[in-house]
Amino acid sequence: MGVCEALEPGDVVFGYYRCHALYLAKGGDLRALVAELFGKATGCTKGKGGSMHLIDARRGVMGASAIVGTTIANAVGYAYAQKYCRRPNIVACFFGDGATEEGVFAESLNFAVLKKLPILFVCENNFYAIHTHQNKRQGLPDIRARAQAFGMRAERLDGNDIFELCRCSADAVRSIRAGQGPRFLEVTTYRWREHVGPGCDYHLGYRSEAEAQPWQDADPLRRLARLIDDQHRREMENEVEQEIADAFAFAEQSEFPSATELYTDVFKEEAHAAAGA
Ligand SMILES: Cc1ncc(C[n+]2csc(CCOP(=O)(O)OP(=O)(O)O)c2C)c(N)n1
Ligand SMILES: [Mg+2]
Repeated sequence: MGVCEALEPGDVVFGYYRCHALYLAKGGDLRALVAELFGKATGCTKGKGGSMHLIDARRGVMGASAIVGTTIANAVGYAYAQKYCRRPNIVACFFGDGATEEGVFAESLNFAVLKKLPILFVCENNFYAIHTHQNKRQGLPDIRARAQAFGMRAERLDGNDIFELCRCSADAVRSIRAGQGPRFLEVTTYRWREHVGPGCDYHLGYRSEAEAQPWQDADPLRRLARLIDDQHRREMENEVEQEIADAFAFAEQSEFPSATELYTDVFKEEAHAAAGA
């Protein structure tokens, strides 16, 4: 949310499987999001992608992938095209701390710096890849320092401080738009629930409630809510609740895709056409 505040409507974002907030922050359609979770034909990928593959190209949400690290290269490729075609808009690329261990991370950062591409890298560092803490996976846990080693300006921010995040994002976006090459934000955050799904997983023993508590106490939504007067906040909350209820009703009433949809939007469709030609 904090990063997207700094973007223009024509800018694009590439996310990863933890992409619901990114999709909404960039203006993605809520009805199409919920319908996608239901696997319905009205979903943002016609019910074929599901929760981890949200897309709304009209709003600049260029897609997400469940394969860790893959969209980093897609985003850099898009940024290269932007520069090559002299288009003014920039790219923001989001990924987790685990993705920085993939080879494609190093290759992509190197290329982006070399070609001075218009891209903002945003690492959402929640300190875990599934159940393994960063200090059991990375020799140099300072991800910002690794980005700096490629020759780009990189900062480390508290992801619970929305105002600081907005300010730093706006500053980075201004410099990228001015043609000064890529920038990198390492944003610390914390996953409240299990890796996948709505449950708590403290019983697994890889982390404790005591570790999570300070992050929950610093919840940026609650901090922001305290700055808004009660009546105004209640009005906003009611409006959002109604929007959510409407999206769920829309999803429930929508149809599932027909069986013929299995052969559209896939490589096989072209293979069929070529074979028939
Ligand atoms: C290439 C690849 N390797 C392994 C996996 C299995 N996997 C799914 S999520 C995940 C953890 C990634 O952690 P991080 O990038 O920090 O993202 P987070 O879930 O913490 O937001 C792993 C290893 C995968 N999906 N893709
Ligand atoms: Mg992580």
